[in-house]
Amino acid sequence: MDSCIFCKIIRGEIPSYKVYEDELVIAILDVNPSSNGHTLVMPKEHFSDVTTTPKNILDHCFEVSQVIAQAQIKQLHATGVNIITNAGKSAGQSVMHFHIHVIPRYENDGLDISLGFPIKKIENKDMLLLCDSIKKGI
Ligand code: DGP
Repeated sequence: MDSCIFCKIIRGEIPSYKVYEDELVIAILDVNPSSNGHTLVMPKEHFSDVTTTPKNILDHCFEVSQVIAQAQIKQLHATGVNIITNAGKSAGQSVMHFHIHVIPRYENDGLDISLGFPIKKIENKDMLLLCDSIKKGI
């Protein structure tokens, strides 16, 4: 993907703070960090988001995310970690190259404790419909 900013980083055309690299994956510090050590884990091959990434690559990205999270706890003394991935513009994805945010959390770090997701009240009958609908797609 010629125009993809993360592909450019992977090719070394744009500088980054590289935390980890292997044959399939790189991990870099986010240019707009939410906390100290906020890291992005991504496959070297271009896939648009979590829903289109092959399972073996997805598994490896999450394994690497776990290792990064453990390092953030050990080295940065994080007391928690949010591991999230946004898929699609409506979910807040701004770079359309699959990546996982590994966001170390600290006591009183000023971030919303649940990253700002509000709670929506849904009636039982609608919960049943939603549950059935998702089950049909599996
Ligand atoms: P998302 O909104 O989930 O697509 O997250 C994209 C993240 O990528 C966002 O937190 C900022 C980060 N980002 C965008 N451009 C660059 C860049 O050129 N370098 C680095 N290191 N991070 C970037």
